[in-house]
Amino acid sequence: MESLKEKLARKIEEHRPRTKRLLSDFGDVVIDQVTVSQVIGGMRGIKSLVTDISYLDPEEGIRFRGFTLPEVFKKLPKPKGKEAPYVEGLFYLLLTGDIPTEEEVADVIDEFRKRRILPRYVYEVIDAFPCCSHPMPIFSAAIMTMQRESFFSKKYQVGLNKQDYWDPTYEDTLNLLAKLPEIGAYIYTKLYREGQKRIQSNPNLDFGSNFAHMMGKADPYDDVSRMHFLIHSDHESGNVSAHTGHLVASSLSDIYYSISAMINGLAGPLHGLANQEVLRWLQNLMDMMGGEVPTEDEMKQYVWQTLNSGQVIPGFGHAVLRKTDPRYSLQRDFSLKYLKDDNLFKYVDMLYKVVPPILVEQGKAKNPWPNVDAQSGVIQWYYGVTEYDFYTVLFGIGRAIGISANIIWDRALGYPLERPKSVTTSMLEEMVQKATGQKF
Ligand code: CMX
Repeated sequence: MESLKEKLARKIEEHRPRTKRLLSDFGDVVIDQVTVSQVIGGMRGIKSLVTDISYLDPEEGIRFRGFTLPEVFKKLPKPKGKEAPYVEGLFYLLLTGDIPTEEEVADVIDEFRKRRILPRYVYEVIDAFPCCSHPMPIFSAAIMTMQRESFFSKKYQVGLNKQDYWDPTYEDTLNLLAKLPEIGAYIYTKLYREGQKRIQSNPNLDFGSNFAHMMGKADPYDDVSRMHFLIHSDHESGNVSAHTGHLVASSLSDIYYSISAMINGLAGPLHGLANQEVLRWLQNLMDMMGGEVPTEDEMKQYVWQTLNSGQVIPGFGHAVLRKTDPRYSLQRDFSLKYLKDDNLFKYVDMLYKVVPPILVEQGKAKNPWPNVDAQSGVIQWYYGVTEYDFYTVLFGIGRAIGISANIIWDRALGYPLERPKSVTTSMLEEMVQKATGQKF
């Protein structure tokens, strides 16, 4: 059997001539134009990045290597009797574009197993964090601490052929990804399981099951973990976390710098922190309601109150999507099956009905529909992870899988240092004047 790394090496060799030809023969072909509102408005929609790992259609949602989420869940191998596929199989798919066999997945599980053990100093760094720190800076710092282990950085210093950049990046990636469940679970133990001992990793378990085990959560939290990591893994290249990881890696910073940076981008409330915000916002309402489920009118009032105070409704809207996020729908289906009588789910269910028409009526949001973050926290809460500050760490573990797969391919295809051009406001005004004749 060809190992994942051997297959990847073959796929890279097959792919390189495509990128080379596009660049050498068609480099001047115009594929997009840029407007003033795109330049001022966060570069929305400008086609300026390449990835073959995932594609986000505004109407349909995410596809991983051409597969929709339901297809990925159907096709990837799963542990016996379980609903959610192996995370290791997803990593294989993202890297190669192929659905792995059981045997190929077992090989990746073994690779991850060999690389799981955390250096002692990582525990010490986590232990040394001041009281009341948010788990995201701890997570980011724990990753950063391990930069000294980077093969890429060591090899680069002694001299590395550009063609071979991807190889030590691949090794760094496996070393880092294998450790993320251990880091996440230890941060959880440290912050929220006061006085309790760390649960040791179980070498017989896959990525998701081992995470559930170290979190001290019973089944089906293993399925919940696999589902969570899988659906959060990648969302094209332009979102803040993916783009940050890609940008930092483009300076040939190694995977530790790049993933730590992407974690910092994920920690913003308009991005990954929104899952925590949803729970915080709903808990506030729950407190006001004394735990009772509000009527639709009461819910509408709460939503309007939030909007009228100049805040966003967390978990709704998206920079690209224009329909309900399929990651939301997948989690909603899971919730309807396993937690439909849960009070908090009833809140979320009601939001699904109440929020979109209100956002439409308000007339600002381009997409009134829910995104992934509107559902994920409720599932975690139901299965006993009620410390919602932790939710973005879970998002980060999943997102690291997709970003690092992208960075390996960035290196393989020799994508250069990223360096877009900026202009001044006066220059913009001059350009507008030239194009329209309007004076400023
Ligand atoms: N509630 C209230 N207003 C919203 C809104 C929401 N959920 N979503 C968008 N808007 C507002 C924007 O704030 C903006 O207002 P201003 O014109 O006053 O600045 C206007 O509608 C237009 O925004 P947009 O073009 O539709 O959306 P953007 O691309 O600018 O932003 C996003 C996208 C996700 C940041 C935004 O929808 C939002 O803030 N949502 C709530 C936070 C959230 O759920 N984030 C998680 C996204 C998924 C993820 O990355 O994890």
